[in-house]
Amino acid sequence: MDSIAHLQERFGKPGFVKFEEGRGGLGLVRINSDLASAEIYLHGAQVTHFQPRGASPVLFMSKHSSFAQSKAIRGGIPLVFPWFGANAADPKKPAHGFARLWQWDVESCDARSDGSVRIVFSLKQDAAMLQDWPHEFLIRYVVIVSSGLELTLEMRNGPSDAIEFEEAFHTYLSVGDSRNIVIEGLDGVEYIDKVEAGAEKKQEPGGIRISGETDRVYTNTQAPVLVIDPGLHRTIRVEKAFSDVTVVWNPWIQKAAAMADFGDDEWTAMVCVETANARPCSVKLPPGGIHRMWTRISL
Ligand code: TA6
Repeated sequence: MDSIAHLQERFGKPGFVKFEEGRGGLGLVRINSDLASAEIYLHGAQVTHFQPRGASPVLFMSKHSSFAQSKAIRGGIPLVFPWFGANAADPKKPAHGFARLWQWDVESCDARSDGSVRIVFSLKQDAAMLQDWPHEFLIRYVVIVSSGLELTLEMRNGPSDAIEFEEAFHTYLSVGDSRNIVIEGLDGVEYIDKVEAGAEKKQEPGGIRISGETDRVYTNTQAPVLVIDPGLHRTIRVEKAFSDVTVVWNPWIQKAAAMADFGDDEWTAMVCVETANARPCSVKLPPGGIHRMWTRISL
């Protein structure tokens, strides 16, 4: 694993790409370009900040988040892999898999002629991961910071066996007041309602409004989603490709109070709109197969 100083030496770009020590002593890369500012922690390759020039931050970050190797950062865009939610076979394994708990390497960092910055992170399984998930793989995570934020998660399966996995960009969006937003793009789509013991439902027309704990897995949908936010006078657009699931989550009052790394009142400032592939739409790969999931978050 490269030290922060070595990463800065290899990939730093004076004036707009800087690798340094962030909260909890965790390494991060800060990007400041004419188009936007962003921060990505090497811990979990987690984007924790994205702010297009002239706009307010697009991503929510809890004021109570941990910044420690042993915990997921609460906010920004946690990476979910290779399972979504609790591990079906062993609930003692970390929820949402291990990708967000491991230290990622940096493969490349380029300032491009269109003013964007493209950084590629990689995660190769090691002995500890093999215990959690006994399959060879290599993941590359491409982050492009521009007026929008583009993410590609590329999963290359090893040569020996076919695999099935789940994945998500568990994106926390910053909103003025979650009770006043409307989420469009999922009308008529079937969803699994995790607040009602997995009941199967169909989204009513007129968009999604948050009026209580909301935890819905929309399946077989490739549609872009719009989060219309009168509080911040903006609309956030979440486009995607090679993703058949969109998850919408807001913990509301009780669940917010139950999370130590989340403020009791922070449920009004966020909504998760997650680009995913999860049961019943998980990803199956043959030996040597490659799968890429893509999303673009923009105003
Ligand atoms: O994506 C929604 C969800 O699966 C919720 O059920 C809730 O558990 C949320 O993720 C946060 O999970 P985490 O493990 O990050 O606390």
